Amino acid sequence: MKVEEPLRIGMVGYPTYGGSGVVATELGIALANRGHQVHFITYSQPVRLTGVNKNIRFHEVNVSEYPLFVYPPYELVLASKMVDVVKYEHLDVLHVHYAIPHASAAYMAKKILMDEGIHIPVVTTLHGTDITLLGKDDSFKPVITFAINHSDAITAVSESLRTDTFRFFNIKKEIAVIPNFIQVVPECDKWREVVRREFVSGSEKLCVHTSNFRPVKRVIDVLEVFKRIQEKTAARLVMVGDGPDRHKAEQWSRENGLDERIYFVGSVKEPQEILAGADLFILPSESESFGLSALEAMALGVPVVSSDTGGLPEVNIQGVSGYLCPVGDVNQMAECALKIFEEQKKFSDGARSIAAHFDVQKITDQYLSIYQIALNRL
Ligand code: GMT
Repeated sequence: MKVEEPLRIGMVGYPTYGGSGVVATELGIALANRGHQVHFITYSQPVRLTGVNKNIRFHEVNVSEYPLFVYPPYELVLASKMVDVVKYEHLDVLHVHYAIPHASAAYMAKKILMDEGIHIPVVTTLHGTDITLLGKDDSFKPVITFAINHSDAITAVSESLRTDTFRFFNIKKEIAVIPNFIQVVPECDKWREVVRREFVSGSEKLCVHTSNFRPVKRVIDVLEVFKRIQEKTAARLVMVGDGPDRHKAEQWSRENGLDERIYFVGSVKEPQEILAGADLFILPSESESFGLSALEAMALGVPVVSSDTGGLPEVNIQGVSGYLCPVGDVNQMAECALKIFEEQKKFSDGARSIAAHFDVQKITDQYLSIYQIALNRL
């Protein structure tokens, strides 16, 4: 095996349940496990950052209260923290996830450090809503464009997101596509049995959705699909996560008399344990640059019915790992779910085999190559 020169990497992202934070955290852990030193810089301990690892450090960004700060200047404090960590921990590279405020704060940190004779390359990874939603908002456009164009290397999590980035912004640099990844796990009968005992009885089908319940996730479509499924076959639905549309969704299930069959379990740190017991994952999003949650389900052998938007066709392969349907077509999604149940084993194996293409080690290699490219550009 090739021995890697250990790097000191600053990893900046959102510490929350969102996909970009999960990718930043899991990548940091994978790099640390390979002997690199990883410094997480963000406002709280990333939710997926568990366990003990001597190669991982967490630097908390604290914005102090001050009467004049109607809008606390997180970006400035973050930039100052990046300067400190780069300087005192002798970082080789800063890897920022999500264009704002991380890429723009990194630009400021880089310039401050340059004044002190320290040169640090910035790698920016674009995740989706920073491009597909904020890209349509003129109030952010100049900053996002500038921050991307001034990164030393840029990656996007799907071909679709790369195309959208060039479409929405005037980008003068190349963008490499590095897809999201998962740890390929062996089948876990123990988790499966526990979850099934909790949520279903006998041969009932268990459907799962996980998200941040933002409007873009179309959670009511999840419920509409489930309603049609359970009219044809005994089934239960577990809704994992929390967010703005949760209340509306809970109300919908009561009004439709399905509250006994739908469980809203809230945010869960390790959704894999629930996914391990599922027969189907439902992701009907309006827009999805990648769909990491679908990939996490597939890795556990759970087939997916999703919309055919954004990067989803690059992850969920039609007729193999599940089915893709037009956004909003809940009838077709329910029909596809029933087709999957008829050939559960075939789709479960298909989901696992597609997920294996997104193995964490392979993708970590791609990020390490990007770090080298950025370092060579200095
Ligand atoms: O999906 C979300 O609302 C969270 C969002 C984020 O920025 O954390 O997820 C985006 O990044 C994920 C990781 O790369 C992708 O898997 C999601 O598809 C993407 N979300 C959207 O494009 C809506």
